[in-house]
Amino acid sequence: MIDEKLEEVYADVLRRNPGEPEFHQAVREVLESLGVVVSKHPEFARQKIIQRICEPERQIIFRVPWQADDGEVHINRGFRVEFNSALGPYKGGLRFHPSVYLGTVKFLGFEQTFKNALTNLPIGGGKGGSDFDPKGRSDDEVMRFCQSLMTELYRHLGEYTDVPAGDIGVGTREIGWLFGQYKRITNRYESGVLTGKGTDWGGALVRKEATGYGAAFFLEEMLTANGTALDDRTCVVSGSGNVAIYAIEKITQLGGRVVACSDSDGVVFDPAGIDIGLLKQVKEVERQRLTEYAEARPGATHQAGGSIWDVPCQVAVPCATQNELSGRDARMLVSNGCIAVAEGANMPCTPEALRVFTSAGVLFAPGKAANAGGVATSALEMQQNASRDRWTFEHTETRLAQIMKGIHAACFETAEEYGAQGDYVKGANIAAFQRVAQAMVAFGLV
Ligand code: NDP
Ligand code: 2IT
Repeated sequence: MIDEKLEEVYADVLRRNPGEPEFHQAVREVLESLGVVVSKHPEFARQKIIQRICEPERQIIFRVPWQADDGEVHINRGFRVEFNSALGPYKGGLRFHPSVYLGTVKFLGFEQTFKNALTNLPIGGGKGGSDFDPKGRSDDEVMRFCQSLMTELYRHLGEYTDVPAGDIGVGTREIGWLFGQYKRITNRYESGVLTGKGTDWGGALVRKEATGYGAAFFLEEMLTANGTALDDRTCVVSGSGNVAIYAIEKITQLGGRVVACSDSDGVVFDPAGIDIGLLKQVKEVERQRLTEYAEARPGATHQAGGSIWDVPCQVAVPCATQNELSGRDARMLVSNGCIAVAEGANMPCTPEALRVFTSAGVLFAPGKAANAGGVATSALEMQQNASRDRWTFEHTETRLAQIMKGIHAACFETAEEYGAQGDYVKGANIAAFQRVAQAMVAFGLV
């Protein structure tokens, strides 16, 4: 429920941003947490901080022309939404997926602003991407696309201005082509302008693993704080991309047993526990589909279509995409005995799913807290670039674990302070909002 003091703010968001349901959903979830904060801090209302936080500082939309290997010309649309720079330069990934439109990038940029605040590192919020579909495209095609996108985007970026990274469809390979073009156009080796770089050319160790590892660390903290543990529990992780692979790896290292993962074609069920080496070989090295995993792994089965959330588990970790876990899926998980959910993806659970988990008493870690380890390690990459230094894997992973502990504590304690013990959604939203809002107040009306 949105507090009546904020109803008008939300109505305005709906009116000013028509046709963007994911953005409405992300804003609504945050506003539902903030009633208690505006009651305590009338200065935020007077200065219209919430209205300002819901309005991106800048939105850039541009044409991206490129040529396919067969000579055909293609036109895609590029986006960068520079949402909020109260706490630092705009920071957030680029997504290449055919479903991307302005509403996707705005919901992600809004979420990013709060997530980045939770890390307690100096980064503002932004997001970008394109409706370009990399599936089935050759390396040369993806490279030409990245070069064309950067030929426009570079003028909006800078290590003190806006610092993109990867997201769906964008990994180290694409960051390399984007960085190469940025460097060529600007004639500057400005390492801090992009994160998720290759570790031979300015990338931080652990950045690749960080989102998934961080989600596993957060999950472990949440279970411990609530008197339980991973302890050989059956886990299901959706997706099989960057976040999913490293969530599976760390959950397994911490004692969980991950028995299923997925891609957009179907679900792999592997009762002996996912073989992480094989998964990396199939997805990272060969860039193949999960059917290849099932073929190579005795005892594993592949089911085309269907919902991964029908696989019985005690811990669910959605790591694919927004609204991938519905109310129906949540009811299925609850009836199968699921006790905890940690969002590795951004907004993977629908509002109905969230209500089902809350009323069933399932521990729930929202994405802006649980998946913040990726962007936090991006901030550590920026720190290493700025000091022209290079940290070891162990040192960086220790920093990541500490940051995740800090985020967990902020969510847990803030929920308690506002009378919502155990409600990590409220805790995350309020703690993050307060950090951004206080900086905005300090800067005056800008
Ligand atoms: P990848 O592109 O590496 O992997 C995405 C995975 O999700 C793939 O298995 C893909 O399957 C599946 N997927 C994507 N879109 C859909 C869809 N519409 N329907 C079904 N399956 C889908 O992306 P990441 O792992 O980087 O990102 C996953 C999620 O994590 C996203 O929500 C992203 O915003 C979030 N995130 C990412 C961070 C990062 O550092 N990369 C940081 C924090 C959050 P297929 O290959 O078949 O498309
Ligand atoms: O959603 C996210 O936090 C990311 N895609 C990572 C952003 C980043 O700048 O590392």
